[in-house]
Amino acid sequence: MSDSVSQNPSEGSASGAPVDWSKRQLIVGTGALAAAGIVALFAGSGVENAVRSIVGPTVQSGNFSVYQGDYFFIPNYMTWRAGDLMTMTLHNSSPTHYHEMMIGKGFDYQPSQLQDLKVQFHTDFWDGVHINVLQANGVDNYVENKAIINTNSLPAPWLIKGVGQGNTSPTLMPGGTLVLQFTVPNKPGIWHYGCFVQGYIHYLAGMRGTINILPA
Ligand SMILES: [Cu+2]
Repeated sequence: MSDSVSQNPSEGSASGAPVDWSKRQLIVGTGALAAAGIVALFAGSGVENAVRSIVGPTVQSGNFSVYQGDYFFIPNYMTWRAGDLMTMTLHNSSPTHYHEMMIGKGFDYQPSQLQDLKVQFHTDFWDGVHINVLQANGVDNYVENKAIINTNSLPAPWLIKGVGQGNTSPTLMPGGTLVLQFTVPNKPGIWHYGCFVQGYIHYLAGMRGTINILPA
């Protein structure tokens, strides 16, 4: 594809406009192709809608899925509305890596020799939020912090209670799945989510996203 662009006879010409046009088409076309490929890869599963939601302004509500991978979240952008009842299926699609999902604002740092490490968000989105765990398979741990996590009748040896253990965050084993139900708290604005494991290398590598929370 890039060869055909560089061989464009109008490349380097004084007019410039045709070259700009073709490059723009290439970028748009490549992006659409990549999205289509990902959609095809996960065809028939919830990730298809998740991928489509990356490029759309859709407000998630009801049932939706978030996929973890090496090293990304799909979707990596979401819009939630305060007061909506959500049933979020979090699935770790990695065959090899543990992944977590924190949601918050700002960062807490830990000094290290090269540079300070970001270890978690400074403001935890889940503080004071009630979360019902409907299903849990392959959960390594789930730090409750200041959330109120109800595991119903599920055996939950993985639940880590008490504050001071870090942000509210589930860590899923490879292939793990967690289904959470919660009402979006009245905390409108831009929030971020991320995976900070392995000295936040996952976060740096792209395992992060943004949630725009609309007022009720
Ligand atoms: Cu991760």
